[in-house]
Amino acid sequence: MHNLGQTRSTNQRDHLLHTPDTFVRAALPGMELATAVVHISPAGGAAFMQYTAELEPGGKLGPTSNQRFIYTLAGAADLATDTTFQTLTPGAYAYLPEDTAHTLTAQQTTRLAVIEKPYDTLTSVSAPEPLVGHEHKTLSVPLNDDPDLQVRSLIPNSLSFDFAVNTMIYQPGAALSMVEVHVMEHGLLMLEGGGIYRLGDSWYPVTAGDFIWMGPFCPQWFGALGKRPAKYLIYKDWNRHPLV
Ligand code: UGY
Ligand code: MN
Repeated sequence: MHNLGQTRSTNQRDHLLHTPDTFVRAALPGMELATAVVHISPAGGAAFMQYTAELEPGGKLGPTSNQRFIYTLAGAADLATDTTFQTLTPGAYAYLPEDTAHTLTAQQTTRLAVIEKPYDTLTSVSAPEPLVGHEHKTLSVPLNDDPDLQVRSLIPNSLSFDFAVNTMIYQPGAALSMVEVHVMEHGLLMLEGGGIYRLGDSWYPVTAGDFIWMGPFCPQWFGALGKRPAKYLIYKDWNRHPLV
């Protein structure tokens, strides 16, 4: 059934709301038995790329020379590098530095959130090593002393990394304590629950499955609504001087 041209998706200068009814699927080069929903890329104004990869059993991601971060949304997939082999299940994630030869092969129908970005070298520190982890093994800390808003940092707090990826869980009724305006941009995937996101001068109802891009200095605020927690995965560029 058509929806008479209506959608919650919107593309503004400093933010994008990308809702599942508007997703278009296409394979990226090198993908096998897999497609991608590209949520944001430099063509949309971002300095990074984020997509959802949907893999059939035996499906593979294509190669990249950029840094790649993978968060497992559903299913199971084998990640192999020259030295390691790990199976990623929901909540597991991997960070691969640029030029890391690797293969990722789905054992079953699998969905992955994937972030790719050229590495911004910092001469004072060495480049990061590959990393595999699980969100449940990371520390959960309250944001600004609010126990109803918990943040987990999936990437270690080290200057080697030029971006961060966190999960944030809001209990029903919890909200950011301030409207944030900052130089970092965000890629955000709503994983559970929903609420109201302020982006720029607009307030949007958002729910699990939605993607949001926030450009640098985009005013942003979120409040969780409903009877269950809201959870999102959020990327930000990090640890680098804005002029370099
Ligand atoms: O890390 C952040 O900037 C985060 N608090 N932003 C957000 O949730 N929109
Ligand atoms: Mn923010």
